[in-house]
Amino acid sequence: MALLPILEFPDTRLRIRAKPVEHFDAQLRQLIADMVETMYAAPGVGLAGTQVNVHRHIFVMDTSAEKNDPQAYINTEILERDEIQVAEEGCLSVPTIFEPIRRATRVRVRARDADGALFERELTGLAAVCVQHEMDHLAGKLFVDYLTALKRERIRRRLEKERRERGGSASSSSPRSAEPAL
Ligand code: GNR
Ligand code: NI
Repeated sequence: MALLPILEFPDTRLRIRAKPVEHFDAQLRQLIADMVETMYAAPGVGLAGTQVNVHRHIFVMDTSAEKNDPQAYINTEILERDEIQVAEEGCLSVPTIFEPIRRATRVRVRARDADGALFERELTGLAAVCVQHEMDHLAGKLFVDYLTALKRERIRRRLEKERRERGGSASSSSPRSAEPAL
């Protein structure tokens, strides 16, 4: 088992679109185990391959209160979405930022599990929001993309400032120092 580093906005690797998983093998099961461990450690209710720089169509989630129901969704399709609600959303790749986002309250999904078996499931509440959030990651999209450009830029500057103050040499010697200061 291993904890995987999580990419953070505005890292351009978060914009890569995931390709379908083709081989349901031991390597895939190891990746799922590592993603579940990383999700629980963060802690988060979901984690997409994109966030750990693995650009395959896979996400894990656990929206149970007891945190004892880890699920892997592979090559997922959303078959139906119903009604729209607005709920506060956060993301491990946009740490400390929470904003209200419009999402379907109910989704029907078709996906494969770690063994490659197809399943269909209807999800509501946080699980429905989470599936839509993870599907966006796999398409290279982040929840901040639904905000105004002004808000998104403010968030980017705040996160880069926090990383500078927190991280020291690594970020101050990064190519970001060559970008214009906004
Ligand atoms: O842990 C997470 N919480 C969360 C809360 C509201 C809406 C979506 C989420 S997903 C997030 C974990 C994450 O970043 N998954 O990609
Ligand atoms: Ni996220």
